[in-house]
Amino acid sequence: MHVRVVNPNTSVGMTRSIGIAARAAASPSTRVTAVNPTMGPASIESHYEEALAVPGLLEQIALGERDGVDAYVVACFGDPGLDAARELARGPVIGIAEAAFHAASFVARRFGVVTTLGRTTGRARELVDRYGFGPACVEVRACEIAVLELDDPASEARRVVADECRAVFAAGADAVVLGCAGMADLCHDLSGELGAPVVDGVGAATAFAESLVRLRLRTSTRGEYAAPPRKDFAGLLAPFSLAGARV
Ligand code: 5HY
Repeated sequence: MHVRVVNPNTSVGMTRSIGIAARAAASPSTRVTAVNPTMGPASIESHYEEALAVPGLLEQIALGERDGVDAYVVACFGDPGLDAARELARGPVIGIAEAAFHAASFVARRFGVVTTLGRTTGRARELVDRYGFGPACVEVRACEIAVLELDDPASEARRVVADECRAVFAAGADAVVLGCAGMADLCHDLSGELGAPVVDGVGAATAFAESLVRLRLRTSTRGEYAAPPRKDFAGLLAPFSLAGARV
């Protein structure tokens, strides 16, 4: 089985740490490849960057289809382009936010989310509601550390994220979801320190993707996730035309 983990931003360092977290969660027999687009934003912390990350994500999904990939993980907490990727891929496509919320709901009645910048909490809350976890999510908090500063020791990310997790527990949560793929390496350590589940979506999404393939479950091609209608695309996006693409 081949699971491809796509980091929709263009930071190679982040893709590397995302790949390590995904492989740690996957079965030894599963091939895990971690990739990022050749175009797009270095990190995603705004709607503008999220919108402009989607063509690169879809570029990598299309390459994965050519390579016979069995399932995909969209490794960005906004789950950008998730629906579009499901229209394009034969196999299952799992977003790390959706996966983390499901995993948290399996181990706790109520959970909270700790994300990066305050401006991303709106998107996180939107996804909580879209996926039906509104009643279970007691709080969405921001640690106010930029995505690309998370692995900079000077940002003290680990201490700051731990403090925000404590605040989420104080608000009544029994588990915390880490709101960025760049926080994946913190989850086990923080779980140990805080004595409660701290959930990383990269690992959760990789494990769920594997399970769906093993269950022989694929994205339904009836209705909403059917292949997009074939039509010409103009200008910079002309290569994204699906004329003559997948059946
Ligand atoms: C992420 N941005 O997981 C999100 C986190 C965020 O580049 N990778 C990013 O702040 O929304």
